[in-house]
Amino acid sequence: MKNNVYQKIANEKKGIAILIDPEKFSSVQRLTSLINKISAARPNFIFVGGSTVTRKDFNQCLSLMKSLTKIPIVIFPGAAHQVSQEADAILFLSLLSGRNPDYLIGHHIQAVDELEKMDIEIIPTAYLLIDGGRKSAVEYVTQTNPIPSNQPNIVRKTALAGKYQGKKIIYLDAGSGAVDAIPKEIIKSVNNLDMPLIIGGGIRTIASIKEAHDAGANLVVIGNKIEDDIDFLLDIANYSKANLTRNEASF
Ligand code: 1GP
Repeated sequence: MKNNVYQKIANEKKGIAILIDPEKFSSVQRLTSLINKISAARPNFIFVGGSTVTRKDFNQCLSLMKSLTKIPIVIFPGAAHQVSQEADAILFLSLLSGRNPDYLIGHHIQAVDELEKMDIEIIPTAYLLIDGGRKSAVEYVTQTNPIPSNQPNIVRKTALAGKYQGKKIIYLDAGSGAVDAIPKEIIKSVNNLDMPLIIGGGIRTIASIKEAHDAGANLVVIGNKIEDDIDFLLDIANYSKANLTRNEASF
């Protein structure tokens, strides 16, 4: 087994993951430059995946990433073919907010033959899509409805059911490019379930990263903002450094 990614996420108090959707980077040069810049900012993880990325683009991206960075790579899969030996771990997502059997168990069964032969950490993940103010790609591709963002009780019960099923991590996602990030009331509704918590979707400012961390997120995922504004990586690096300094000072 490679990096112990689950334990690292669980130990993280103010973690950052940068999400790369390989489909959005057709040229090797652009992807190389992006990965080098991400490496310099030293996020805790690089997530990779997308709703519609092909196997070829996915594998090319993973090989390139592996050759360029030491940051742990975690697959955030959109479909069964998004698996790779080059990654350190895969979030084995069950889309518990929806009722589409393909995304509850179907893709998982399709992926097991390949996964069984790979030496990557498999992390059972309760994946809940929360309404982010506009129809997301996940919503469209999976043909499921997100949980309304004013329903913390439904979110909590769904996450707890996931825990009782044996999921080890909760991922609340407002969807890529969401207009509204996950509200803190929703994050707080699941922060006492004794499960590491990943928050993503529509996070575009340091203030909203901090708000998610303060509400209980172990790890905040940033995707679109980096694609639109690469310099935001510098803000992220400064934020992480300030947190590290604060932690060291408190010892
Ligand atoms: C989406 O959580 C991720 O699945 C990241 O979303 O691209 O909006 O940051 P953004």
